[in-house]
Amino acid sequence: MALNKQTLIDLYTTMLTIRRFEERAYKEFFAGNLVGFVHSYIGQEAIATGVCAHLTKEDRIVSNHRGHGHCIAKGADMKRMMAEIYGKKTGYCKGKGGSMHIADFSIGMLGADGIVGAGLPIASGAAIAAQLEKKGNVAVVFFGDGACNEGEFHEALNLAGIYKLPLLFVCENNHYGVNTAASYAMSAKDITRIPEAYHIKNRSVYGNDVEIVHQAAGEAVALLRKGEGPYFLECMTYRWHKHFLSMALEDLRPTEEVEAWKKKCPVAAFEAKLLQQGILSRSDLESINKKVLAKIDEAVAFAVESPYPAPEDALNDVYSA
Ligand SMILES: Cc1ncc(C[n+]2csc(CCOP(=O)(O)OP(=O)(O)O)c2C)c(N)n1
Ligand SMILES: [Mg+2]
Repeated sequence: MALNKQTLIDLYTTMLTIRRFEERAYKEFFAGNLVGFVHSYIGQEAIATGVCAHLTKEDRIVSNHRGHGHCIAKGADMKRMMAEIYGKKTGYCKGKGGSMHIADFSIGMLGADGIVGAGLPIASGAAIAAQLEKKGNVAVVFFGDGACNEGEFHEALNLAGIYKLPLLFVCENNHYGVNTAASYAMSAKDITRIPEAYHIKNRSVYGNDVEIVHQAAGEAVALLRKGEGPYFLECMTYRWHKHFLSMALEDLRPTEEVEAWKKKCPVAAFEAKLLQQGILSRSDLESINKKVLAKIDEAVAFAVESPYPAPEDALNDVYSA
């Protein structure tokens, strides 16, 4: 079904916001202004955008280490996000969690996570809660191809399968875990064969086309809301930058492969389509871009002006098991 103009504009704006946020994070990181790790989501924007467009605040998502896009698409406050990655007191975790620990329960964003695969059991719990609440809400978990080699992945699939949980598994297959190719690290060459073995409905789609992701996720979420879950959606994609931003880490992926995927940019492809279909003009695109950049400038200014946490607060709000 063709999407209406407003939905197309919303999808474009969200994707562009993620892109511009990540470009700014990149710039600030290499200027030495950010603390901790930053895993760039550039190249994968269509996935968070296309999936989260179907969710309400009551639906809960769980993210992973590459989480900025999921947060933005779920409606997180970019000021508090930016403040968090600057390590400032006004950030989502009072500056003590950094990029990989952004959470906002008020919008159903249960958290990013530095432990590969750890979001899957958390999302299973959120899906059990949604099932018990009986309001038709769903849970979504975003994870990479690398997470599929973790035990928790299989436990979550099994639990979701036996309890028929309203849980959408979104596997962002960017073909690598750090520098290790999925084709080397994963015995099952076709990821969707795994949910298939657990009798979970599944589909693999091209993850750089926001309309394709949006349509596939829409069908999946509709099934979950009717109690016909779980569902597994694999989205084929690629990250543009090395695993995390760093001067030291090497990117061992073949240069030609990286360059070929950059030509499949999800933002540029959608922009070209919107122009060609006459949905937006060049000046419309320019005005959306200006608005997005203004919001990001505002977020950075907020972060820069905010104080660092006080040394005497170092042990407050910090938990250890
Ligand atoms: C349990 C665990 N093992 C290893 C790591 C180190 N590590 C961090 S991210 C990552 C790769 C994850 O790859 P994938 O799940 O495909 O996500 P991507 O980075 O490609 O988005 C690894 C091995 C970790 N954080 N947690
Ligand atoms: Mg990966």
